[in-house]
Amino acid sequence: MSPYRSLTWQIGITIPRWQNPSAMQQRSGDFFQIVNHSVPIQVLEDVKEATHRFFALKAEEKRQYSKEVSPTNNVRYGTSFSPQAEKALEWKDYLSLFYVSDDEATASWPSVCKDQALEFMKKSEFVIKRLLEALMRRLNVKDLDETKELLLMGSKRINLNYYPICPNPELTVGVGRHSDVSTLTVLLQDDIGGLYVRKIADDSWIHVPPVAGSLVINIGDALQIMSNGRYKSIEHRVTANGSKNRVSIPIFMNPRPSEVIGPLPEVIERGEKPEYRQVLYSDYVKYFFKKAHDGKDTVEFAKIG
Ligand SMILES: O=C(O)CCC(=O)C(=O)O
Repeated sequence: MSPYRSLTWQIGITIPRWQNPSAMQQRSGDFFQIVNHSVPIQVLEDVKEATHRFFALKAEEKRQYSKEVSPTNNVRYGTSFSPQAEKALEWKDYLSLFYVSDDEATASWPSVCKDQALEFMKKSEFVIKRLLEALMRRLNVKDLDETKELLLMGSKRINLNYYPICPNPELTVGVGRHSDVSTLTVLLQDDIGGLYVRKIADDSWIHVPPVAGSLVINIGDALQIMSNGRYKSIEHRVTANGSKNRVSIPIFMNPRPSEVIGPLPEVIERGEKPEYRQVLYSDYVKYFFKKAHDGKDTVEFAKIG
């Protein structure tokens, strides 16, 4: 199957006419897993291995990328989410890599993982654009022109997450409940499991079973705001586990920090009442990182009334 055909088939998962159960392993609200996404399996394997390689480095080697000493804001190694605001830390270490350009990434991302992280980002771009095009079509946005593309995915971040074995997993969490501030998040998880998403219909949590070769797609707050609530960002969390070191690698497609986001004109042009105000995206992100994970509360920041 050509990449384009397989993509067309995949895009079917986002529309009501979707009919091929093997394409969508599981769906809850605006969350789903995809296979046949055109990202080579080797690229997925390589970035998981590179993640293990980075976290296996000596503590002092990793520490050179920590907030306190990292020479660039684009590379950040840390623990938990917002330690200064949390009562208890989350059982997770991460390396967060903000993409500026290939040259900048080559110069400043850690050498043990930069090629693999970049390759995963690049190879995912095709499927991400097709997904965004399909999601936009349902909002009456016919064309993903340069301006729209910048608005939806003008800035990109890839995180390498590492959840070490936890001696008392019942006393803590891997990641607390939250939705992402992104437009769209593409997540690669390994075969260990522990990711749960909240079902919108009845508030229960469902486990996202690892499916070999799949990517988890979830909608973030920025798209909830731009779609005036037609798409809902997905609340999710990760449990700590007592037997294996887990890795996951999300790619966050975001508006640029300088972008002002609000309901898209195409969504409200037929008289629909805006549910969200216009917000500077960097203010929204700052608000998210100021607090501990708190479910979907961040989106209230942009809510009218
Ligand atoms: O590790 C996972 O499966 C999810 C990670 C996550 O929610 C995050 O990094 O924001």
